[in-house]
Amino acid sequence: MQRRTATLEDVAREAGVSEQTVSRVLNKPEVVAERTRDKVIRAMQALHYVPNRSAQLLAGKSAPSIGLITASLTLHAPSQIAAAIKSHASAHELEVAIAMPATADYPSLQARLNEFRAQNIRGAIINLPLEGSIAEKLVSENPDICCLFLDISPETDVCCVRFDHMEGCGACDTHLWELGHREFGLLAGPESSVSARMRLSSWREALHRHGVRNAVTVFGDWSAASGWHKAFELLHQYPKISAIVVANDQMALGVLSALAQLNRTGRRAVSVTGYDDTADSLYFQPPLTTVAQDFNKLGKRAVELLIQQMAAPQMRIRELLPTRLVIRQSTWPYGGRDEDEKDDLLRQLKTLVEKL
Ligand code: IPT
Repeated sequence: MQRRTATLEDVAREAGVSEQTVSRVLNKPEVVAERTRDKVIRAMQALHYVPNRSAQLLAGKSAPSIGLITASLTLHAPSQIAAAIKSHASAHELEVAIAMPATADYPSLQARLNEFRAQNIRGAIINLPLEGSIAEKLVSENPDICCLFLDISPETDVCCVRFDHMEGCGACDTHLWELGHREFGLLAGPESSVSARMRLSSWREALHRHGVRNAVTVFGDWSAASGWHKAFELLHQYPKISAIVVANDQMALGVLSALAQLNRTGRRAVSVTGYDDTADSLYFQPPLTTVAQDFNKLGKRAVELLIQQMAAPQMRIRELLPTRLVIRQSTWPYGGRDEDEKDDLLRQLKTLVEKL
């Protein structure tokens, strides 16, 4: 059932204060006693309260745009996240200015925030894999711009909304283990990406729990092309691998293409899992078993939380969204795919008949 949108009145009731006090917390937090302010902020978070932006605007509180600093939009996941942010922002009558720096170092991010500042933008969603020290420095050097991060480690002390990688990675390994796989190839994302590193360590932990000690790891760059190359590399060096766990759907697309070219079907078939559940993964051949991250939900919460944060910058926003395993047809029991085995048998019979 759809939750009713919380109003300022609801927040006042939940916090046990007057509406005027809630409004003061939003507009002039410095005049409210710290204990009362905390109570109101806790109530806002509990009720998922999103301040009415039009009222904020009339009060001259913020610009009609927010900023988005994103990883390359040639990648499926960041582009789907950007699309979700754009559409939820427009539901709040906000424009989105998009910046796509080629590198994720401090100077290039600071330059993007300076550009936002020049456009009177006072809130930014940052979907770039960032080292903790860079994210924390950006926040401390730019107190006039609220920054909400989507791709940082849990230890980083900044406002964020991010996905829980642990559960999905664990479920994925367990699924393959239960299908009888024991020889794993791990195709991780780039080592420079904090999410890629977290996925890799979660896979390794889960495999370790199942007693698998010898999974082989290679690193790609998130693209389908790197998935294709790395699949060849893995299978050439370790022909016994029966399952490849891949850090995103886009690389998994390349892996599936390489497997088809290598004719790895029947008894020689290799199970493949992805990560993201991007919009097209259901239509891969075979449809991809993957760990789903709900990008629409991420976009929605990112916009709502940034609006909250801009209205009450002292809020400490840290939200974790779930991931879940979606089982489709790219994983099957160790020993090969049944249908393909039958196909193989038929093919062999046909060849035999032709020879006779
Ligand atoms: C992350 C995607 O899972 C991955 O496929 C890749 O596109 C990466 O982004 C690019 O940085 S999603 C992110 C919110 C952790």
